[in-house]
Amino acid sequence: MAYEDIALSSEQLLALYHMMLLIRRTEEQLARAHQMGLVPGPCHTYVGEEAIAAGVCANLREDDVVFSTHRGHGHALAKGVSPRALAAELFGKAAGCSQGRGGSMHLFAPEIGLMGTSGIVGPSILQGAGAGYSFKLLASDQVSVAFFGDGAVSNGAFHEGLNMAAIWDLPVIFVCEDNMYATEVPFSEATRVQDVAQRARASYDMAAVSVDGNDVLAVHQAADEAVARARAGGGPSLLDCKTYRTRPHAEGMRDGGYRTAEEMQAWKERDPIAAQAARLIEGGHASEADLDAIAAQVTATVDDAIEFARASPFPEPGTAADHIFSAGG
Ligand SMILES: Cc1ncc(C[n+]2csc(CCOP(=O)(O)OP(=O)(O)O)c2C)c(N)n1
Ligand SMILES: [Mg+2]
Repeated sequence: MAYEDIALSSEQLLALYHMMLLIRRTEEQLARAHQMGLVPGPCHTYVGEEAIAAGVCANLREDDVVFSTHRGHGHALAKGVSPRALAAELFGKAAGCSQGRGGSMHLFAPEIGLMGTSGIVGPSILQGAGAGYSFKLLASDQVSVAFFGDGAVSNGAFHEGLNMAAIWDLPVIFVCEDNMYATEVPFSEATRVQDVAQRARASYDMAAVSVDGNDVLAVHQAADEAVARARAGGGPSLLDCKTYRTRPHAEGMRDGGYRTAEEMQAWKERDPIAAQAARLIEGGHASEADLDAIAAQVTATVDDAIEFARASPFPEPGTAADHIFSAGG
């Protein structure tokens, strides 16, 4: 897509860059913290896929809702969870967005529309459709977004959720993050139809496009159209975002035997953040010094978040049973 075709202000273009960099640096620090034993449980980072969360969520209002996956740190940040609240949650601290009770795969901030990340593959699709149904019943112009990976598209949830959204014209944006693998299983071996947009069109007559998921402007444009359609009552859309994760499936897991170093290198050369930096410079929207200043600010923010998480207290042991039993009669 030609850079000139995108009608975004310099401020918006820089904000997309800033968000992708914030996600990248946060993930790198969280991965380090995991290696140091400070983050209990599995930790799936979003490194390489930042353009999708940044490009989609830049089109959302605070009262729009997002349902996410096991790889949800980037969605949380892009929807407005602070780096401090995210890091504290992964460290199991009371100041975390789920009060330290959820960890990496159970991030909740409903007050800003982050309706939850989930360790189960698939339910975000149904939850997203369900929220869209509630918006339709309430005659609200809010929209619902369901993020999911290529590993979810042969799950029953995909077909039930897309079908329901299609027949009732629900305001839902289904965002497939096709990073070519479900853990170590290549998508090419998991399905005959590689194009997820084709599935949405063929089976559900849904507006669907395949986009370069490493191009934040392409994602932004596709999401902009889908959100406008949903708000106007035009029904659901599917964005099939082609991307690649450049870290292991989860921190600490082996990363060989199922993909090659050449493939990894080719995708690293298509880094979404470097591409956006080059565009900002070429388009005269920022100087090298401006980008350095953003990088310094992001680094300071993330350092602060990690230090905050490290220094924060764990939940009081006496509160362990809170939120389990109903307080009401
Ligand atoms: C219903 C269900 N089946 C299996 C698993 C185990 N599992 C965890 S992550 C994963 C792969 C998910 O792949 P994908 O949806 O492509 O997301 P990615 O990790 O590539 O972002 C699987 C199979 C699970 N968590 N839930
Ligand atoms: Mg995948």
